[in-house]
Amino acid sequence: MKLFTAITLISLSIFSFSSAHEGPWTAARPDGHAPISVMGDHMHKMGEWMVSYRYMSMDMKGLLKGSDSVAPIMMATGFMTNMLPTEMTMDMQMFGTMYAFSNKWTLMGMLHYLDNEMSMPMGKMDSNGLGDIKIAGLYDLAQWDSGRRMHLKLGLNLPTGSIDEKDPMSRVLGYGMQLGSGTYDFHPAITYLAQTENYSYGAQLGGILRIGENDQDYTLGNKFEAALWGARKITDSLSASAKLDYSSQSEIDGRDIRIHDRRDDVMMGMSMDSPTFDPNSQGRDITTFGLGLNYYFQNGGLSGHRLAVEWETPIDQKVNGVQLELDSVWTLGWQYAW
Ligand SMILES: [Cu+2]
Repeated sequence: MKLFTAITLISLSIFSFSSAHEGPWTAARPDGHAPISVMGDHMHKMGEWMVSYRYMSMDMKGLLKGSDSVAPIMMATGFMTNMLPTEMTMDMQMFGTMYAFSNKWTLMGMLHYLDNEMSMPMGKMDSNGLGDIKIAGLYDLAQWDSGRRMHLKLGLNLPTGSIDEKDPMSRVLGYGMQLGSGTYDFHPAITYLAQTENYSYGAQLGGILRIGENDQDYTLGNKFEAALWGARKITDSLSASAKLDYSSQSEIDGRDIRIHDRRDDVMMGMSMDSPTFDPNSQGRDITTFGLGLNYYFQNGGLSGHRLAVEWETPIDQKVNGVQLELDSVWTLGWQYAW
């Protein structure tokens, strides 16, 4: 897997040193949008609208303690064997809209609908519903004639997602099964894009800064994220991409007292201790490699529509505490601008 990293880095440097095309950066090509998992990657021209739908499915399987695989037993993990998660799927549907008020400012909003399912020896649990709403302003920082541009994202997370999800016995579920952060979060990012005749590349540095604590007195970890991608235009409608993404999220600050009470049950011999209830077993450092395709309908009745797919898999991950290992992420998307 280290080989993939090397190949991607080498190809990206080739893209960046090859001569850029004449004229400004353009969205009117399949790789005019980044791989579909990248958010806030592009801006629009004044008066332009876009609507989008994304479906993301994340699969996790097996346990990690730090960066090591561990057996799902108490002796290896320090948590009750019957309360250790064995696998989890997180499906997310995202409905987005963008509108450019001017050539300098594009506004975007995104609605999330989540569906989580987790298995443990003692049973399956699930949660689903509306997640947090995200709004953001994208500000054009610079555009050069050689197909390069740079913009800033100022995003805000609105805590519309529930942090009160419960199991059928009315007990609060673990942190990872909740639907929102419960806090207003600041999501800044800076994006750099460049195009040559047949290639394009981009880099995005961003993060999540939590503001205050939620009404259950805890705060999810802050997050830093860096993504680097390159794409090749295969035809006027089709492009293929490779992406490297590194992110680092810290553990939870504080704790949900309702969950903490459940952990206290351990003392009373009720065997409720699980890493999913542990504020220190949240957040991770992870590097993923992704491959994607973008399709852009240029003519006919579907002109202006885009379809995209991306598959990502980790090449390196280190979890805080004990957590499930991320296996793969699929993202499918549709976008339409007018
Ligand atoms: Cu857009």
